Amino acid sequence: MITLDEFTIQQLRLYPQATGELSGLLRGIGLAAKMVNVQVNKAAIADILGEDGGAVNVQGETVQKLDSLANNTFINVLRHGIHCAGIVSEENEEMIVFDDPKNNQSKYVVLMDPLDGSSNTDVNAPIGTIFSIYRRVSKLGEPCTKEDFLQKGDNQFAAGYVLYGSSTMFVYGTRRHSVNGFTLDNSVGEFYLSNPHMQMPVDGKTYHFDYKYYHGVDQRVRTFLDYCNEPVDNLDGRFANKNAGCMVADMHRIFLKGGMFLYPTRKNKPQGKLRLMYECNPMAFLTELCGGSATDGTRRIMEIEPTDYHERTPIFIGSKHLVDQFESCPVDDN
Ligand code: AHM
Ligand code: MG
Repeated sequence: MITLDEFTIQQLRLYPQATGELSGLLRGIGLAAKMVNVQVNKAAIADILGEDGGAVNVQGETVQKLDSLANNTFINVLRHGIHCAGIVSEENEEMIVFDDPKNNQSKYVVLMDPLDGSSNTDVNAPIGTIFSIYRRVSKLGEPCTKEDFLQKGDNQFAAGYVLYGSSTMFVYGTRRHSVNGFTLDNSVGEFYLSNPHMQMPVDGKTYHFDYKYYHGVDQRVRTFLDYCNEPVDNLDGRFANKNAGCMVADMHRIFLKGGMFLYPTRKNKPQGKLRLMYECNPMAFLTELCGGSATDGTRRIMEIEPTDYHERTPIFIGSKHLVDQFESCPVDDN
């Protein structure tokens, strides 16, 4: 039984030149996740479900009480720690600079979606947290800058997610190591290593897409969806269609069982919905570390040069053979 804290320290020992900062930052995120988990578990009896007084975030989406609570928890824990110079969050239009002598010494900045799939909260369906960690390009000792955050996904140093599901899991990967999953033992309040060296199957049985959008997507996506849905065996479709309404939950299934997640552009959402910097990049980073692929339809997600913290991108991500199959579908020129 190895705890998350012990695991990060063990990893550190493999690199004598390492300073322990990344390990400290990951432990901080783990601590905040446990605090959010406590709130999520009692949400229905603690009056923290539903909308947060009608507030609307920078994305134009209604903020749920749990969105605000998770956001504040992650920000406060990282601000009071010593391993993070600043945060970009889905819930805040501008970057949050922890301009404090201890934080200004930190090498790392974090981008995050504190509560992914928050419309699931009211029906006790899975929700998650997604995070991406970059090394700063600005000078240590000074406050972090916009350039520290606006780096392409290929520069990520680490990334991960937390799934508040039938059990709570913390999954992270770093450039140097594989992806490892930890399950929370609620009675002890510790994450224990449960899924070492995660690898994504190259094939899968599920594709994750909301069919309500079928009519608005382009012909290439429809061709692929039709292939997935084609009757092959006793009239059953080739793959099962799933859609948890929470990217973290959908992707977690894909990490373990294989499959593909699609959130394409459509006529009335020409940029797609999901955010490049704190949803797509971290999932693409973990997916590639596990042997899968992630594309926006024309290039690898992690090659995209960002121009805005909150920019959106279409995404096709998951098991290698399924993404290859999608990419082999003819491009729609209209
Ligand atoms: P959120 O971060 O505001 O919760 O939005 C992200 C979620 C994903 O988890 C999910 O796959 C998608 O939005 C569902 O989108 P839609 O609103 O089109 O159903
Ligand atoms: Mg999200």
